[in-house]
Amino acid sequence: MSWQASAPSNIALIKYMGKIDSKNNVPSNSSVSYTLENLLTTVQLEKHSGHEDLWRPLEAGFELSARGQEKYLRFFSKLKAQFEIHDHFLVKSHNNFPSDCGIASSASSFAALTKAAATCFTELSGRPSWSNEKLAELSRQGSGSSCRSFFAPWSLWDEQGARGVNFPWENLLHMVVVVEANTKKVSSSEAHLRVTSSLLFLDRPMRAEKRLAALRMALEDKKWDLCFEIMWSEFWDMHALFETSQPSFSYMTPQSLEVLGWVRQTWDKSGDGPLVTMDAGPNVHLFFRPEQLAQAQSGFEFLKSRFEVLCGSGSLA
Ligand code: 2P0
Repeated sequence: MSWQASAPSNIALIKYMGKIDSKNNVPSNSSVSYTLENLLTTVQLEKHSGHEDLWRPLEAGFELSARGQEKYLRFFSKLKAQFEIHDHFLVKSHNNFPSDCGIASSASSFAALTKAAATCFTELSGRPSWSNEKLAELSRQGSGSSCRSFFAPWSLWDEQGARGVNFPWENLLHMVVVVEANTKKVSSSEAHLRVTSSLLFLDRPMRAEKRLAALRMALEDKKWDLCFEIMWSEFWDMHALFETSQPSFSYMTPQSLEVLGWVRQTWDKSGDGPLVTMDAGPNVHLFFRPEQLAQAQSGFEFLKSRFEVLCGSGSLA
């Protein structure tokens, strides 16, 4: 018997960075994200007769680090306890995007694990199925950002939990420029802890909430250039937290700056351009409106002559 589920990744426009409760991933501020429907994790659960749960790749060639497997299986035990399940399972997973390309995959992996577990455990226990909002709350305890992957295309995570939210642009074209594919020296979970040592963190929750309110209005009013400015200051704010933590750390590379420079130039030349953001890593995420397809295509041709570029949502065709 096996049970399978898939979930997409997401990228935050206003960032979750810093926690008021590390154990349960309770964030210091609200965040908003766009779901990357093309970047998926699939999880398959298979009952087995062994005495412990084991992780295995769902497709040959996919790997999870020993630390990654441990975190994944620890959360799976928590899910079993929640549903009072005592069987043991092979937990198989796979990402449809390169795992060594420096794109945070914890959002899609934990959301897919929660979905697969809920499907399997409600069937085994005969309990009623859970709403997406409740599943998101459960998944958040495994990895914070995963709670936003239950909704599309826009997700809002605030003190009421994660939920879908409507904004006018529902078919954005997303690209991530992979400037570096190495494993990060400082994990996201470590970054969440360390940023609280920065003096800039004192006002960070207030700045994030103000920016979120401003971004919501800019999206609702379809003010693309204002969205650009808000998102630009937001990711620099997060990277400034990294650079001013004690001890300080950095994800920005000369290649990241090269791509950011290209974005600036594009806006300066034509008065229009992509929205841009960065995660806790060196890679640069771009969003284009559907009517910017020609600009997106020429940007893609230029950027892919230098870096790997993946399309997270929409299509360049
Ligand atoms: C976000 N990030 O909003 C922020 C922005 C990275 C930068 O959430 O410790 O893997 O598992 O809750 O969710 C990445 O951190 O951290 C993240 P945990 P998570 O997407």
